[in-house]
Amino acid sequence: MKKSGQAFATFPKDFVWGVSTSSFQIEGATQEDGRGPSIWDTLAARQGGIANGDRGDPACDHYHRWPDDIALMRWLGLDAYRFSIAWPRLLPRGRGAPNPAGIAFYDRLIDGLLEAGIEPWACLYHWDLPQGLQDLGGWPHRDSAGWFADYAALCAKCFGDRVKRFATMNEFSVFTFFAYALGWGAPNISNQAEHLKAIHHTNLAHGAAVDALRALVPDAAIGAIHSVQPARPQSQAAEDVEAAALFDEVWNKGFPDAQLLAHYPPRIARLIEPYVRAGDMARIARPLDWFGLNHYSPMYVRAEPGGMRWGFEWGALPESLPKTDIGWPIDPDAFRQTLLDLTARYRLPIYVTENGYGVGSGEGADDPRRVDYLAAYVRAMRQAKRQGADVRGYFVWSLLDNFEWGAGYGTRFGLVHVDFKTQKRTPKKSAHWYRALIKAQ
Ligand code: GCO
Repeated sequence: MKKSGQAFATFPKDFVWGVSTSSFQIEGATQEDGRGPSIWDTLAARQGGIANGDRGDPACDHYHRWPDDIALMRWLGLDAYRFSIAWPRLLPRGRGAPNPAGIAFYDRLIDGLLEAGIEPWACLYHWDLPQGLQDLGGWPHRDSAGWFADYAALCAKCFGDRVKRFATMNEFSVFTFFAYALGWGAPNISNQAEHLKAIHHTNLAHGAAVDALRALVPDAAIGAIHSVQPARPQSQAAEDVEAAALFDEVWNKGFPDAQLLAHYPPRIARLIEPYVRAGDMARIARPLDWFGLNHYSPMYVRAEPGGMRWGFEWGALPESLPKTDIGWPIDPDAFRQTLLDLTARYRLPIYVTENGYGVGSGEGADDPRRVDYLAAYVRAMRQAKRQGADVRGYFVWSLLDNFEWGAGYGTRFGLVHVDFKTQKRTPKKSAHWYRALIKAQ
C-alpha cells in the first residue's frame, strides 16, 4: 500500500487543479453594500433554523479578506478557483436594478484571481436565492426560468470579458430535494408537487441561462454541476432495490438526463408530466461543454411508504465500509466507477468540482484522515482516467472551513482551518499535501 504524501498520482500537464467554495458559505457581509436577503438568511434568522443558531455572518469574512484567500490559493499553486456569485448581491430583490457595489466585489475578486494566474470558474447559483423571488413563488414558479436567465445575462455582461468558465447551478437535485421534499434546507417546504415543479423549472432555468451565456460570451465553456453518488439499496429485498432505483433518479439522473439526454428518467417522467409543456425538453437540453461532478460517497436507501415524500428513507450503512468523521462512507472505488459511468452516459469532459472530507467541530490543522481520503480519491481518479474516464480536472471542497448549511460552523471541510472568532487562517496538513501534489505534476 502506498501511503498518502509519498508517490503522487501524476496527471497530464493540462489537468486542472483547483478548489471550490460558494458565496453564502464564505462571504459573510450579508447586510453590506446593498446585498439583499437570500432564503438562507431567512432560514438562519428563524429559531432552530441552523445548528447552534449560526448565521451567514461572519462565515469566513471572505467579502473583506478575499486578497488573503487569493494569496492562499497562490501558495497552494492552484490552476483554477470555483466560486459562486451571490444573486442577491447583484440583484438585491432578485430582479430589477443591479447593485453596482455587488458587481464591483466580483470585479475585484476576478481581477485578483487573474493577476495571480488563477482561472476563475464562476457558478451562477449555489443555493442563495434572493428572498424577493421566494416571495413570488421561488423555483416552483415557472417564471423562475426567466428570472434566472436575466440574472445570467447580467453576469455574462459584467464578467464575461474575463470569466470564460461558467456553471449554471450547483447540485440541482440536492437543493431542490432538501428544500421541497425534506423541508430541511431553505425555504423548508415539504410537498411533492412543489418538488416536481422545482425540478422542472430549475431545469428550464438552466437551459435559458445557457442560451443567455452563449449569446453574450460566445467563447465561454459552459457546464452544470451535479451531485452524483451511487444509490445503493440497504438490502436485496425487491422493495429496497426499487427504492434505490427511484432515489437514483431523484438524486442522480433527473437533472443531467434532462439537460444532456433531453428526457427525464422513467419513474420521474410519469410524475413530472403535468408540468411539462410542448417544447420544454428542447429548451432544457442545450449543448454543454463539460460536466461538473460533485462526489463524496455512495448513498444507501431503503423502502419506506411515504418516506421523504417519495417512498424511501436513508438506509443503514454496511458495517464493513469505513466512514468519515461525519459518517459518510469512504469508498474510492465508487468514485472510479462513477467517473466511468458518467463518461459512458453523457459523453462530456468531466471536471470533479467537489470532493472532500468533513469533520465535526474540534478539528485543528492536523488532519491526517483528510489527507488519506483525498489521496485515495485522487488515486481512484487516476485509475478511472487510465480506464477511459474523460476526467480533466479536480477541485477540492473546500478551500476554507465554512458555513456548512444546516450544520452551521460545526462541520469543517477546509484545507485551511478558520478560527471563526479571529478569522485566522491556518493551512492544515491536507493543504500542504495538496500543494505538494500539485507541485509534483
Ligand atoms: C453541497 C455543496 C457544498 C457543501 C459540500 C459539503 O454539496 O452541499 O455543494 O456547498 O458544503 O458538499 O457538504
